[in-house]
Amino acid sequence: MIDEPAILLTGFESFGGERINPSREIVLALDGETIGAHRVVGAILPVAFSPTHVLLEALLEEHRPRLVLALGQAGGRGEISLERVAVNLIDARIADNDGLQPIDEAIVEGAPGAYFSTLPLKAMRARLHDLGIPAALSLSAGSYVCNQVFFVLAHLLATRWPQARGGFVHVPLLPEQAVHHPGQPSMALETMLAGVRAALECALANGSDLRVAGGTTC
Ligand code: PCA
Repeated sequence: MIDEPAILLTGFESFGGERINPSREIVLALDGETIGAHRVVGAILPVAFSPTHVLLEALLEEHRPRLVLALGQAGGRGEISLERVAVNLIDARIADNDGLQPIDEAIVEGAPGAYFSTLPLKAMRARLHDLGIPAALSLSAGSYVCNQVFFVLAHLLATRWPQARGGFVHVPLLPEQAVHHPGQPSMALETMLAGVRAALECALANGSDLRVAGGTTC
């Protein structure tokens, strides 16, 4: 139905020598689905620093989503990572797909140092665990393009789109990627799809989060 409210779901092109990106596969699979009476609108973002702001702004303007979930690949992580914090910092370990490698730059000059996800991450983690899907809270989305998308999204939601909630989730490598990286964890696409569907349903159903411990000690 055309007048269903939208969920904006973003993923990334491949990068860093990979041929696929699980976040892209998830978005292509879920694009057009109805979840919790909301229509999923998928968008694939370039792994590039320069266009992030303009692209996200255009997507928000066009679809006016109630909920935004940005997805990215996190090689080395074995669980679906529910990101808590976006930092106003780029420190690129590798060049982006345009060949740019900014070091120690602000993402948005004059903006806060960090934003928190506005998604009910602990409720989402509990839902995923109930389904037998590995999921964990994460305190860092890194300092590369994923963190930038998370930060710009959070900044736009805080300053221009306060009626929408949003956040970022990192997913592990797919098994077909992990075979080229011995010892690295991976997760099947079916499991990721079930996890993202459940996370979105949970975010729509829970305006506020569970009050359970989720922190870490050093
Ligand atoms: N992961 C990278 C950028 C694109 C992606 O899928 C990151 O974690 O920054």
